[in-house]
Amino acid sequence: MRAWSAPEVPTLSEVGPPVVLHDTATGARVTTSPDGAARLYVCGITPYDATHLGHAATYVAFDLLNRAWRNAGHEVTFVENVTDVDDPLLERATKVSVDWVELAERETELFRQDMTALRVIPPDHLVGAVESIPLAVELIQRLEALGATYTVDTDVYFSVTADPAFGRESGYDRDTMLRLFGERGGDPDRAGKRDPLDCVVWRGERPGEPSWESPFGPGRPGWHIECAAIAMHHLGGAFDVQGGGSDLVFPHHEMCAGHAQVAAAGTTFAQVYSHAGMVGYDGQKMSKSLGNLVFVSALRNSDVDPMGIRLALLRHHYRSDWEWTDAELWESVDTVTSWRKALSLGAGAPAAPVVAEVLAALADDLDAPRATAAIDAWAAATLGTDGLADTSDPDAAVTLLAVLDAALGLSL
Ligand code: 5CA
Ligand code: ZN
Repeated sequence: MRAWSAPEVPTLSEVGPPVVLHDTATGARVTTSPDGAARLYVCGITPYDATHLGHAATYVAFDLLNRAWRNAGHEVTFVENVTDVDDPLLERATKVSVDWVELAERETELFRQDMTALRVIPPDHLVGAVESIPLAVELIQRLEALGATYTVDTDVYFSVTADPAFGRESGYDRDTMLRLFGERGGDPDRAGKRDPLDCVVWRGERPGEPSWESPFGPGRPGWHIECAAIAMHHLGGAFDVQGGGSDLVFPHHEMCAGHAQVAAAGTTFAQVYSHAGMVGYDGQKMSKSLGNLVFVSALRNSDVDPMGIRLALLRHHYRSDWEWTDAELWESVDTVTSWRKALSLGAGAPAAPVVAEVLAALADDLDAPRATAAIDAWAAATLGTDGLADTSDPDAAVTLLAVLDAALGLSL
């Protein structure tokens, strides 16, 4: 499907350091070393509601990775999916009496507008689950030929025991896996399964649900097989990074890895599994099912500067869990105003050390709070908040405008 229009990203004269990222699977910091273009897969939205600040935080986090790689001299191939057929989408469509296709198209379009406003670089391929059904079917057939699937009634299941590395991505013990599987769309108690953790890869047709013909009978693909098939097709094996929110560590990313590792034995799905923390609101994870949401589009409709929204997200490290507050949003909007004031002077405090610090911070596990602190210090020195304005660098503003845009995605 169509992505969204790309922001113009300046090319910096300074080359950033190699990008280090925390890997969920090993718990270690990994220096990414892309062979050719860096290959990134990010789990996209299930389009049954508008983009909330939690989604936005996750997409901005992986946008920082995209930018850090580019600034380190790599090309980037970026793929993102849209789960445009799945249980929650169908349930919501029924509840609000809207055709599920129409609901998905409407919310996907709003998501594109939100991402454009936040200056998130679009994926090279934004791929819908529906348009990828042939890829999912092909992957299920490969798993079937390897004896890694079985049927229960009209549903096809993946045997987690077929993957000797199953559990490596999350590192969770079995009790944790069982609990999370039940909480996050799995069916541990379904009778007839060989292992309670086995997940559905093809869901046989149910009355009132959309379905597609397949060698396994009419039905639709399971959630995990979709992302596995899309990533493997567009990025190949052992791509550099799979990203998403930490609510996807298990079962989603573990199952994706399992499918891929069985289908292409001896390889890993991704080299690094990277997860953004959960953004909460009113004391709980911001989630469509809980309804405690702040929408990007609602803020935009109230004329909140999208760069203020983006800065409010950047003020938190991507791996931490944090609470969205209106007070922090207004602080960030004020900060953008004062940075613009400092940048409007043209000359300012020396820019070169700030550029080096911003690039180093972002290459160091996407440390945006450290990068924005460097800009704060520069703006304070330039405006002379201590009474001593520093305008010793005549090109400071031009230099910093470029790095703010290229590295942090802030166009001021
Ligand atoms: N379509 C699937 C992934 S294949 C999905 O999880 N969709 S979603 O719409 O529920 O979430 C979209 C992305 O936002 C996912 O990467 C998810 O991990 C992330 N996300 C969801 N809620 C939050 C939150 N409160 N804070 C941070 N990230 C979140
Ligand atoms: Zn996914």
